[in-house]
Amino acid sequence: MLQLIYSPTSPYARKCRILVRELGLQGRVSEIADNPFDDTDTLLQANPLGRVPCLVLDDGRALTESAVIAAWLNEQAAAPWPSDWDDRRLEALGGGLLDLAVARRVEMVRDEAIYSAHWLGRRERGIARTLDALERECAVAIEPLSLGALTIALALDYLDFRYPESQWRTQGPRLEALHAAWFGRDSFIATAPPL
Ligand SMILES: N[C@@H](CCC(=O)N[C@@H](CS)C(=O)NCC(=O)O)C(=O)O
Repeated sequence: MLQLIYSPTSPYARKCRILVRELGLQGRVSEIADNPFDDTDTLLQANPLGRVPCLVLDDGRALTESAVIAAWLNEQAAAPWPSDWDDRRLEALGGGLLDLAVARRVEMVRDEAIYSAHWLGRRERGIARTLDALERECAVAIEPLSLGALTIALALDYLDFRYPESQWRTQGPRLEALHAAWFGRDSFIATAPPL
């Protein structure tokens, strides 16, 4: 049985958990909840980076990085999602948006003494620019069941979760439609972060 180490609030882990469900791999993967900031033996033995998600394979090797795990899971599926370089390009842009939103969140929860308005502003400008770029990308229909679309939808959902004042919907009506296409899916609902 494959073991997917995750934390319930990690959007990177959520991507993998959604794929397990969407690709019909639930019978092959057991999910192990962890908190990466607790430095548990379970996580550190599997992943020296101390981060989730981490997928431990049947032969004991472990995969890190959500995009790598996602590609691997897709290859295991009976009916894999089609993926080409354009999809990977969108996946990387969506993943970068997520990285910026997570980095902003880290800045927000820092101790006031080391809080940096410079870095906060830099992250927020990056988020705004990337939302603009992704909104333009959505002028061309994006296949909703793709790694690119899923990653973008997850990044938008993470903005609702940790940066609700971003009002990304007013900047991106097409992005709103992409998010809505994912928002009602069982896999998205089952893996939503706890409030
Ligand atoms: N690029 C990585 C990012 C993973 C990541 O940063 N995970 C966070 C949780 S959202 C984590 O485990 N953080 C613990 C730490 O950085 O020490 C991926 O795509 O998997």
